[in-house]
Amino acid sequence: MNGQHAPQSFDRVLSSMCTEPHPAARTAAERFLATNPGDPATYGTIAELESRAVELLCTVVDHPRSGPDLGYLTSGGTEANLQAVRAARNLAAGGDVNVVAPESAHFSFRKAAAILDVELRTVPLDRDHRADIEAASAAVDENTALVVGVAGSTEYGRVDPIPDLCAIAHETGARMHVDAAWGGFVLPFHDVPWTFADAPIDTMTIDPHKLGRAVVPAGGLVVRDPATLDALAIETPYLETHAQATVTGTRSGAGVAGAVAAMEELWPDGYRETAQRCQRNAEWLAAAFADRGYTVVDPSLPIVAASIPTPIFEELRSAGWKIARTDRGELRIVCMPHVTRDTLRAFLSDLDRIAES
Ligand code: 0PR
Repeated sequence: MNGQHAPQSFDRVLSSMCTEPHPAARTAAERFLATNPGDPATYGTIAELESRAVELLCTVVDHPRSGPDLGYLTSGGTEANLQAVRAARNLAAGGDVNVVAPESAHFSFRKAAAILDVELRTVPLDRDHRADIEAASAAVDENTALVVGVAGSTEYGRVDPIPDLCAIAHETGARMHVDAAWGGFVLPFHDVPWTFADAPIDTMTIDPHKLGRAVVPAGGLVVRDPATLDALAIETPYLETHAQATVTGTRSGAGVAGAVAAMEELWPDGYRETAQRCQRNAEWLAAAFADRGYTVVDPSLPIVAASIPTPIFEELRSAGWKIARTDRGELRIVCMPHVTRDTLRAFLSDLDRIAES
């Protein structure tokens, strides 16, 4: 440990989609710090653990099949989303490819569109911040390679109507991608369709380093058909393996080991308990904001947005709270596993003190 830097404290972090890793993930990660799952011929154990990670992810997302060839652990949601767009582009018949995504889609899709030189068509949301089906239907055409749905949106934690979007995608010959980077580990405990079993989706992003309680970096890309990974493969002339589907070459063995440890430890009971606790906290906080007269966006997943005036927001920040705002300026609080009821009480007491002064 560098003596000048204290480790990150999560005490006042209310803005992040990352959280304190599970202790088992931390221990496992440390044991594999110097390994590279990108070189399976040399680092066999971590490569086997990555296969295990992908199989565990298949279980979480209710994949009809399970196998090591159905995905890989990415550096995060950005890489997984980029790869979903890239696979769709590579598999498209040709022409000027476009991608249709709701306005709520994470900015990583803008990066993907810029890097891959495809057109990104964003479609408006309905009044509950979910992708508008009619708008999505109007936006697709014969050049649409991919339709994106979000399962747990970054700002309001909304789940798009995945089966409807999937039908729109497949009717026009496009592929369907679900971004469950953040929501993937709480959604199994909510009654809303988002998995491979709920709709014939083609690819999904689900990040162990967010609600999966793994260590950073551990994102996840899961595919319905292994041919999707083939469409991403690049030949690797001097490695023992002959092709690589990943973006980066050397990858984090720590991330892989941490993800396996967290999922083996927590699936399904630990994740269920955490999901329920986070949801109760979010609903409690939303009610507390409403009691104080603030307008609240109902937390369908554990994210609360409330219209707190800017000067109060700034003072809360000065008081040390790590808080973020939505595009529309609302205070946005992500009730991650490290956010306890006591933390929220302390936050509200600061809010009340500032609001009264
Ligand atoms: N998809 C969704 C739905 C996401 O919320 C995010 C990250 C990603 C993909 C990208 O994942 P990686 O960052 O692992 O590549 N969401 C943002 C983040 O945690 C949300 C955010 C940004 C939250 C800034 C707070 C904040 O201050 O980076």
